[in-house]
Amino acid sequence: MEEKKSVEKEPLVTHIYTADPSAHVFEGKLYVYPSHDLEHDGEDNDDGDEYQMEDYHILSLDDIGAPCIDNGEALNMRDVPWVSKQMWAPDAAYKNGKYYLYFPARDKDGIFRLGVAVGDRPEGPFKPEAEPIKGSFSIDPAVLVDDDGSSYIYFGGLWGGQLEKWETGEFVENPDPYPTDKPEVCPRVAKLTDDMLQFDGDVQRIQIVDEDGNPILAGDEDRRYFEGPWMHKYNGKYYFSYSTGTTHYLVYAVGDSPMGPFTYKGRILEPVIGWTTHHSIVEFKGKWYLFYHDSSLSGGINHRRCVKFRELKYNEDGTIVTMDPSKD
Ligand code: FUB
Repeated sequence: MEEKKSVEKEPLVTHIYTADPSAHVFEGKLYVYPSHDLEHDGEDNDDGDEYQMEDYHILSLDDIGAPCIDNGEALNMRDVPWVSKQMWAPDAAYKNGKYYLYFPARDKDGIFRLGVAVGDRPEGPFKPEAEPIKGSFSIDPAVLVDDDGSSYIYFGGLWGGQLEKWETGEFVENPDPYPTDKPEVCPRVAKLTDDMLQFDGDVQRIQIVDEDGNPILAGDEDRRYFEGPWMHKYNGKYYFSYSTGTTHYLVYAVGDSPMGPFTYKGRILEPVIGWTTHHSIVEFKGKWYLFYHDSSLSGGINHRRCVKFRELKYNEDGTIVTMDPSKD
């Protein structure tokens, strides 16, 4: 499906709405694991009820500029026994000859958990585990398989993603408003077991600090973590990037260890059309690319988004050159 050639800054596919792209190179090709936005007319709210996704379609490109293929449905909500609704931003990983699709969804109690499904091919189909990952919560899993084979899963999202409801370690439906002068609600990371199916040890809070080593505060909405984590390595450093949500930036912080701490460095992408902004970063054939989404395909409807990509460049000192979609 979809024979149009892929062009930078243009929707990768137009026959379905797609968002939250996690891009990887598997078997020498680019594979993109997006959310699949549905065409309904529901109202937007701060709980994200408008994001009513039910399945995943994996996209692939033989090369930059080649047609983008929709490989069809790889996993549907109806096949995951623990899910009630809202299959949000996924990611994928390869280890020990298998492909793993990680995804968030609400369980039967309406609480977001993380699930995993296993397949033999990068495009699926994927067979889901019967239960969510034990001890998992919130949304937006992103997985790094490090050079030594250790694997880490990053996750968390505020508001609809429920992250601030877990500050006590338990789920609290209506917590007190989080103080803006305190360190932010931290994104989370856990090591994965060798079989990639469970957390290996406790979930850790990720510390993001400013250039003076002070934690980013919850009220610092230009820099604090909101959702959509991604981890990539560049010149031996760990780049932890994310969305600032309410201020609509994609930003990044750099550290020496996969579990942090990370020092805030700057912006990757200025706001796009639409409320959410969500990305991944991948190296392919010697160049780096940012995969992201906006709502241009639907004329600005927040929950009808489209995945795009553009080349990403680094400065000599390892900082990322900021891109502005309103200017180019
Ligand atoms: O697509 C649903 C949610 O919107 C994702 O989980 C967030 O990252 C935001 O893009």
